[in-house]
Amino acid sequence: MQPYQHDLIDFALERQVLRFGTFTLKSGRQSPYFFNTGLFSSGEALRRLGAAYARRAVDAGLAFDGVFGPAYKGIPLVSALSMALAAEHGIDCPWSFNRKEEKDHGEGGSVVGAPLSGRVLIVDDVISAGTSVAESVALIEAAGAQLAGVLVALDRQERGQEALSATQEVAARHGVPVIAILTVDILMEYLARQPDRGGDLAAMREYRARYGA
Ligand code: OMP
Repeated sequence: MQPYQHDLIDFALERQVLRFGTFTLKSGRQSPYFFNTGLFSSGEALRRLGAAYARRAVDAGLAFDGVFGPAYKGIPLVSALSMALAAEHGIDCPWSFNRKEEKDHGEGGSVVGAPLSGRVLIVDDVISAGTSVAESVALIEAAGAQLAGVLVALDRQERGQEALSATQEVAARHGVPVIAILTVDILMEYLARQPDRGGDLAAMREYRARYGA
């Protein structure tokens, strides 16, 4: 675990982005933990999250010409990432996001920001069973651009449709890297070092044994 990953978990717990309890996921699975990036809901929180996304994208050596954040949660994420890429890494990268409803007046279309072209990196919050990514891939391909990869804050390392993890399935289906700032393995490594978090760690282990890849 890198120090910036450790710091992000500290901060996620402080802001209750990472919570423990009983949560029903999009997939219908009952999870003992939930990671809500929408709660990085202040300027400083978003600045720190954007810096972590940018750091991970650069460390992973991802090659891309533009970044795309799927509506709605991806919109602040792609904004924060592109600002951090410029401020901290000298990379001035075109960004865009989609509208949920297509507009038939004014500038029209469903993509806001830079036109989708070249190799486009999808920036999203969390990957669980992997159903959210397909819609963004379709938009990128319909614009004649290519998918460069997917970057998320947390990879829950859960099984997708088959035995592979959702991340591995998306990577295999599209032939691109799927990268996360944090993974469940990293979260569990963090919890294992906290003496008062034994119960949360045990619940995560149990969940991972059931749904993990
Ligand atoms: P999949 O489409 O199954 O990969 O689920 C990913 C989506 O679920 C994310 O984009 C979130 O909207 C939501 N989610 C979280 O935000 N945090 C979690 O810890 C788990 C989920 C989830 O429902 O699986």
